[in-house]
Amino acid sequence: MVATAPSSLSDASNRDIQRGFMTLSRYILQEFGDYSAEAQDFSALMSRISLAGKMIAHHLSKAGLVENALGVTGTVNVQGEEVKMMDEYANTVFIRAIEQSGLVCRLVSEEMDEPAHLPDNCSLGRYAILFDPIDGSSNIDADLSIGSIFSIIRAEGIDEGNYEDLLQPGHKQLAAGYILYGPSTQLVYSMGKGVHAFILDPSLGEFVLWKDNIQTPSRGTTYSLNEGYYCQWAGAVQEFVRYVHRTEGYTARYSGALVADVHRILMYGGVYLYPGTLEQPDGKLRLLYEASPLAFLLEQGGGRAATTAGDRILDIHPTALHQRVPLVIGSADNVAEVENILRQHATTGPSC
Ligand code: P6P
Repeated sequence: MVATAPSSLSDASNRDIQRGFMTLSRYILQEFGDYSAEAQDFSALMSRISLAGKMIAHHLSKAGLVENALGVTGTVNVQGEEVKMMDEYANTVFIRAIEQSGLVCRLVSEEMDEPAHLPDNCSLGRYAILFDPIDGSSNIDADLSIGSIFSIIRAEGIDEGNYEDLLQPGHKQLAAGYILYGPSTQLVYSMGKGVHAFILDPSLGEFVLWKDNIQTPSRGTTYSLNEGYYCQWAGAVQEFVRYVHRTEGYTARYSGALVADVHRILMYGGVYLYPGTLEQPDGKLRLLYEASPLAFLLEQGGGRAATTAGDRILDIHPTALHQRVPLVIGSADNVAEVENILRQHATTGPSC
């Protein structure tokens, strides 16, 4: 029986104090249930990732008031996309924050052609991190929600400048998550033992537990895809869109930031799609640091994630660092409904 000092604090104050103490690092150690080397590793890695999130959130909160926050750098990344100031800033923040953990030898980023190599960490480096430093960067200058996505894998190869060992199927991820920079800043992650969400308390400078063991509803009303591409989609995808248009009970939501759209679906249920188009047959989203980590989370939350051909995202064996994949992700019943329509109309030609 723990002796407690007599308290005149209200129940609400006591709850606030208790909530404030369930920090991210403490929760992770609690999840492991021990202070093993692996538990300490993950607590340290997640602590560095959360530090990167705090720094990025702080910078975003002053965007428009400071340099190198809004606008573009004038360069184009490996994806062929215009690099925003925040893309470059966030990429650097993640690398520096994770480098200081001493545990990571290589980092794969949407913003870098090749993995970043941290030689001082390679003797000990047991992990590699694959990340999208800023997802949805077209939203930044409009002050809309954006995110960062990360995936932690075991570094299996002897690092000799190649990275074949980083091309692992998503079911081998050790942990995955995202940071959502919205009205509040949230960090949502899973280490394969459920999905847990933390909210950054600016007054404490800590991510404190908000919800743990989150389960996405088995079905939701939201469908999320960019209908501006309707005439570039396969006939089966067009048939899905026609189906939700003529069927009661569906609501369209699409923010232009994958993390925000998938977070909505994790919380309320529904389905997000980014299908292939005539110009990009494999779609726009990258497997290793967008589809795979989000698929890991949604499956942990009782949802599903597949390609538009019906292949489970987490079973795909990557062949390239920046490989793209046409994604269907969300509530189990909604994803199954999409897959059924795509299968039934596989031979339906496009109509525009
Ligand atoms: P579109 C952002 O660039 C991103 O990768 C996702 O965050 C987002 O869902 C998608 O692309 C938006 O792409 O083609 O609809 O503008």
